[in-house]
Amino acid sequence: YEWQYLDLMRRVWEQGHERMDRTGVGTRSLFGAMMRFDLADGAMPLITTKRVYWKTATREMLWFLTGDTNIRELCAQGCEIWTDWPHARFVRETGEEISMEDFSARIVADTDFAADWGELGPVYGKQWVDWPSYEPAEDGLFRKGPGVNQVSAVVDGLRNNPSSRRHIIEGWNVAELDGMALPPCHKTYQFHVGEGRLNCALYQRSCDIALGLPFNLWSGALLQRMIAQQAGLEPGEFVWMGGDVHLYLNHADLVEAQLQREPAGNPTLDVIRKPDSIFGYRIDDFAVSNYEPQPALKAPVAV
Ligand code: THF
Repeated sequence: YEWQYLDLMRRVWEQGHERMDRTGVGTRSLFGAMMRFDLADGAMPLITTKRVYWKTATREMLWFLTGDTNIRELCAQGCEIWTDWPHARFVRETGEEISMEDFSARIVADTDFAADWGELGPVYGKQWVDWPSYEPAEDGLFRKGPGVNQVSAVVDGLRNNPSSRRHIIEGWNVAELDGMALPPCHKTYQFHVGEGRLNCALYQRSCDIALGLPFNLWSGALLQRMIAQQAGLEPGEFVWMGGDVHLYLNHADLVEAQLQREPAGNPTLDVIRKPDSIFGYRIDDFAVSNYEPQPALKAPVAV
C-alpha cells in the first residue's frame, strides 16, 4: 500500500511543475491525486520508509477533538508541529529574538503569554466541534446560536441513519478563514457505511507530501478507526484525495533518500479501550505493532 505514497512522491518530483508558493520556498506540484488504503485487520497507512512519529500525530488528533485552538496543550505534551506559526508571528510582531524551544517553554509556563501568542484562531478543533450557528432575532438581525458539534453529529448519524450520504465533517468555514493562522488543509471528511464497514474519504486541498502527508494519512485513518469503534462498525477503506500536492524544493535530500528505500512490514493499530464517547480517547488507548521503520528523515517545514 505504501507504494502509492512513494509513487506519488516520485511523480511529483519528476513531473511536478515548479511554482512559487505562499511561503516563498517554492515547490514542485501537481493537481489532483488519490490513494486508497484498506483498514481491515488493523492495517494502517503508516509509512515505513522513514520513522513517522505517530504518537505526535495522535496527540494532535486528540487535541483537535477537544476543540482547542491554542498550541499550549500540544507544547506541554512535547508536540511541536504547530509551534512554527505562532513563533513566526511573535518574532514578526515583537522583533524579539527567541528560539522555538524557548518560545514553546514560555507558552507552557505562562498562561497569559499563551493566550496572547499561542492562539491559532478558529482552526480545525473549533470548526469540528463548535461550528458557529446563527439564529434570526426579532430585530431582523441574527443572534449567535449554539455551536454545531459536527463530530458528535457524524457518530450519531452513523448509528441512526448509516446509509446517509451526508456524514461530513467540514473544516472550511468560509466566513472565518481570515481569522485562522492557516486555513485547513485536510478540510473535508466524508464517512460512508457499506456492508457493515465504515469507509472514509478525506479531501485535502493542499498537501506537503514529505512532511505533512505521512501525518495526515495516519491521522485520517485514526479518526476513522475511532469513529468506527464508536458507531459499532468495522473499519473499511480510507480514501485520500489531494488538490495541490507538492514537494518543497528544500526537501530534495529527503526525497532522494526516501525514493531509494523500499517499504517493509505491515504495521497495525490496536485500539485497546472503548471510551464512552468519541471525545474520551487518550494517548494510551492506541498500540501499534509490527512497526519497524527505516530511520527518520529530517526536513525543514515551510511556514
Ligand atoms: N504546513 C506545511 N508547510 N507543511 C505541513 O505539513 C503542514 N501541516 C500542518 C500545518 N501546516 C503545514 C502542520 N503539521 C511536521 C509534521 C506535521 C505538521 C507540521 C510539521 C513535521 O515537522 N514533522 C517532522 C518532525 C516531527 C517531530 O519531530 O515530531 C517529521 O519528520 O515528520 C500538515 O497538516
